[in-house]
Amino acid sequence: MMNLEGRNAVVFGVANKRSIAWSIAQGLHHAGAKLAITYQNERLEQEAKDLILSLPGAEAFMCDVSKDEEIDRLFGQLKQRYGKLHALVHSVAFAPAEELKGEFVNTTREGFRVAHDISVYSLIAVSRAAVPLMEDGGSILTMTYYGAEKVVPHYNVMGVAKAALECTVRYLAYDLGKKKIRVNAISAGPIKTLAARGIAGFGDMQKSHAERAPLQRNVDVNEVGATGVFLASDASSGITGEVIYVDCGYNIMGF
Ligand code: 0WD
Repeated sequence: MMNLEGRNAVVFGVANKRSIAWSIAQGLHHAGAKLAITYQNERLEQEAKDLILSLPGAEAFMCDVSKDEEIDRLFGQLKQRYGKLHALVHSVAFAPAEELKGEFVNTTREGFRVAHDISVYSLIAVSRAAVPLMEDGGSILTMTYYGAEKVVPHYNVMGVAKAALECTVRYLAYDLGKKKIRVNAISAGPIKTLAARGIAGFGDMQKSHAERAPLQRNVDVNEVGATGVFLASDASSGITGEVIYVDCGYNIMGF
């Protein structure tokens, strides 16, 4: 049931080899899916392309998800190249660096707007664009974090954006369910990636996670990748609108 042969998937959010999106992409590839992998812009192009093309059969496309015209162009290319789409992985988030340092009360209007535009609205935009290609139904997956539910110092406006993202997953799941398209989120424990390095005190988050999680360690990025494959595959055919925790159990603890 975890066999994805004959399925086409698009993955957003590969910045480098540490990206969570890269781990999910590798998992999808090994399960047999044909992959289109996007990168944000020319700045990331060289590193991203080197990685993407190391997966046999995978193809690289540029798409900044804050730009409607780039989303339109990408899905036009995907339709031409693959015809149908079966899975979409959204592993993208951004907030201006200053918003992830000081106090939440100082969140700026612009920082709030940018964080929500890139980290939340983009899921709605790419899902809408994917629907016409998901003729046989499909699976849409995004990445969230526990800071959506509980206060994680320094996570600030990104916590508010992740709460909106989790709610967006539920509304999308309701709308798209009638087209046999499932929408879910993975809530991952802290993993050292490029995006994580922008969060002040990230090392402390990992330390506390390893101390308090029932499994007494941090999560491995490949565990997130494997859950991504599960959610993209028919093994999860009855699951939609959910937030699945891949956090070594951290979220169940009261203290
Ligand atoms: O601990 C962690 N690393 C966790 C990450 C725990 C739980 C959740 N997550 C989430 C993140 O919030 C994000 O939604 O997982 C997702 C992927 O994050 P990542 O793998 O930790 O980080 P990274 O490898 O940096 O990938 C995120 C990428 C961007 O990288 P940078 O750091 O250059 O902003 O999202 C992409 C970009 O490649 N991205 C965009 N892609 C297209 N258009 C855009 C954009 N406008 N903005 C950012």
